[in-house]
Amino acid sequence: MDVIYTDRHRLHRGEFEFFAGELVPCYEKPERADAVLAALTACGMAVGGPESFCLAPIERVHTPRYLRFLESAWQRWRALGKERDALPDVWPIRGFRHDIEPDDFVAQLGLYSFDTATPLTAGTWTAARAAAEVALTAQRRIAGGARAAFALTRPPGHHAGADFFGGYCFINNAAVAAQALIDDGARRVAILDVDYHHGNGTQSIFYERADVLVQSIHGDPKTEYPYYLGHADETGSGAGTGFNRNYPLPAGSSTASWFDALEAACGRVRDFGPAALVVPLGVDTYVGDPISRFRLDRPDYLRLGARLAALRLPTLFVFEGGYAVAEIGENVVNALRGFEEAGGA
Ligand code: OKP
Ligand code: ZN
Repeated sequence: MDVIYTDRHRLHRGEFEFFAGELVPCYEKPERADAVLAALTACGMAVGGPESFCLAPIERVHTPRYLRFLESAWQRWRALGKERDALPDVWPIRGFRHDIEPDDFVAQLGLYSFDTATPLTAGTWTAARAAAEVALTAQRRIAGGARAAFALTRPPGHHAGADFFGGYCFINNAAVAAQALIDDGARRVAILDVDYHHGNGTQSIFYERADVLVQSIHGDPKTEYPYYLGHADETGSGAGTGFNRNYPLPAGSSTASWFDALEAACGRVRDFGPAALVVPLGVDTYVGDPISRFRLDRPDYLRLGARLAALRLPTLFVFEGGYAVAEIGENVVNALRGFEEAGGA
């Protein structure tokens, strides 16, 4: 299968994130994508670079105001005399105004974010935009008739909403690709997010739409990040009612129950009858992941890939989480190989 990748991801290299009241080294680091690339090349997969795109396909998902903020953020932070990464320290919670953008830069950081785990660095905009281009290039392969493609994106995307960053994500790569599939003529697109964490950004972007079915299998938000979204009763609203489905599973859930959820989600994909499938592929469901609590093991990713291949849909995999760097490459390769060996391209 075609793999799209650029080493511009390395320009985004956060130093510290807040984790339970402490500053710790960022889990989301360049070595993650480097390890996946090494594993893919070792097994002979063809890797190509991204084409360039203007901002228009990204603005189909994100607000121009938010993108302008991201683009200028580092320069403005530097103008304040800062050299270390930018992190927010104040947010407009319930009852505050969201319609007026404050002039203060840190106040703007809070307006456009939801956590302290997502440092904005010198190369963040360039890397995030490059990741969106990786996803769009892979999308073009699918629109051009390819059976499958893998967008090796970093930073990840599924927590980013139309006008906010968080959860290590700035631009929602999978949502940009899904929207581009629609804009290229697909009448319906299904998204099936298998990362350990709920894809809150993707859910919110498509929540009122019937043309994009969004499903996510994840750790129960009662105990797992992102905590405030991802419950089973969130099924869409307005025209989108019935076109959002969540499968929250308790932390520590067995692999058997994870595959039961996958089966239910695949049934709904089939019933929806989409022209293409987008899979935000996180391998933080791995038993050895340092920040997650499911128990999938290496061969389980072969089975995941094979189950997705059986849907017989053009399939765009978009890389998300996975923090056990030593095993991340093997787990991603297994998902893609499982797909190919079951009849995917
Ligand atoms: C990104 B992705 C909780 C810290 C959680 C953020 C996790 C972001 C996961 N104290 N940190 O979905 O893999
Ligand atoms: Zn995750």
